[in-house]
Amino acid sequence: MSTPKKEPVLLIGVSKKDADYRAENASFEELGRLAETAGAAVVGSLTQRVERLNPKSLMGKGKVEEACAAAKRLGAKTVIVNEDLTPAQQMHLEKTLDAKVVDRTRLILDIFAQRAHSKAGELQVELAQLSYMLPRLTGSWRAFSQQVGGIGTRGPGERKFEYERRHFQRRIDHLKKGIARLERERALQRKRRKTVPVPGIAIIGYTNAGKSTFLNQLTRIKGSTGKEVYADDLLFATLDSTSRRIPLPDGGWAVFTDTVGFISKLPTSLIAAFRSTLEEVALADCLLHLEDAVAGYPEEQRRTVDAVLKDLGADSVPRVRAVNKADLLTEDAKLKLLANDPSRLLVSAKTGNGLEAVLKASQAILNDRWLLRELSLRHDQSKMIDEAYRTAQVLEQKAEANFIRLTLRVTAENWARLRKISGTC
Ligand SMILES: Nc1nc2c(ncn2[C@@H]2O[C@H](COP(=O)(O)OP(=O)(O)OP(=O)(O)O)[C@@H](O)[C@H]2O)c(=O)[nH]1
Ligand SMILES: [Mg+2]
Repeated sequence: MSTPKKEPVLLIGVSKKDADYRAENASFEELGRLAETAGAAVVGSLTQRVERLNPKSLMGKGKVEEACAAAKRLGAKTVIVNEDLTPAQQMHLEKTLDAKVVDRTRLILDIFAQRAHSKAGELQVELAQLSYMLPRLTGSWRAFSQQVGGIGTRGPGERKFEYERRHFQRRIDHLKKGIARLERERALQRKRRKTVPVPGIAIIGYTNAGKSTFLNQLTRIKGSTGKEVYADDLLFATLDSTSRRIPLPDGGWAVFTDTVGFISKLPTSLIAAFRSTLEEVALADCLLHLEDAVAGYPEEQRRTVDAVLKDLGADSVPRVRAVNKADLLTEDAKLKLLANDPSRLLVSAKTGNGLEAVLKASQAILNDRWLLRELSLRHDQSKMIDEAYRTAQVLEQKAEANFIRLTLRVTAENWARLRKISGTC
């Protein structure tokens, strides 16, 4: 079977002179990886730093002419711009460059459309795509994009030309209802989970940090059941969250959840669409933040992760920080990393080295909220024993002459409740 020919694209980065130079570089390099992930072949790139962004074309007139000539020379019918464009800017650039113009948001939406597999994921991506397209439903933009096809036009978005604006709006309303229904179901599950005795740990981090590989290694080493989750050297390999119950070093267990990776300039429409999925992060008992030891711009990635967590209201959830892919570091580099910040742990999701230390650190955090307690019940209190199993982790059950002694891992709230109804306080 022949592989489909990659779409040749030209990348354009425009930034203000006073913007953070390193952050802009990181984001532009990442644009190339995003484009490749979406199936493009990057044939050229142009950047410009400007005093002031041109409201009509973002970049200066001379740069537009340069881009036009470069696109022709390189045979690129698609130009990807590393900024969000207004519908008017996009239309103007498409006309003057005689090429399809894809902005960063549209590119990320395209990748998400390829990757979403769960019902919730598909609904959320389609909603984000339609919301993106709605203000762009003008005749010339439609005609042009339809004619070119390819990157930025896939997934549910392919359907866009079937819709009149009215139908678009109707579909958006329908999707919102579907998402609201799923959210209600999730809220119910959460409510039930509140009384359920399992601490939750969300594995978070920049895209490609190794979160899914980490969960797979944990599952393998700890003998937990469950299919391998997809991990690959791609941005946004994971869109749908997966959870695994993993035993902890000093008894009991926790549920580890792999989540969608963060990225700089994450489109606000996507944060909004994925808010309900990402809210799981804010509800976790502990965050396991994996950083990529070999990322080109680690500080920028760290800053992005902190900003997204803040936006999700998850910045106060206790966090274990670990630098992943330590197998790729020299001994010197490891020492330097630890000297800079001894609180970070070194780990390799690939080899499993350092994994136990990460589990121990996570457990230490959980121990603040998840207490270790003993509960003694009479033999005739069988209902209470059931209740303890329902609302706490029973690490041990021992029958003594006059009572049954349970060793529990339990939240402070559930412990107070159990003591009250068992008559031990
Ligand atoms: N050498 C090395 N490679 C690793 C390690 N962990 C992950 N990788 C590689 O890094 C790439 C990304 O890994 P994933 O587990 O898919 O990363 P992720 O954080 O889940 O990425 P997204 O789902 O895209 O956000 C894959 O090619 C992995 O094989 C590690 O400890 N060492
Ligand atoms: Mg992943």
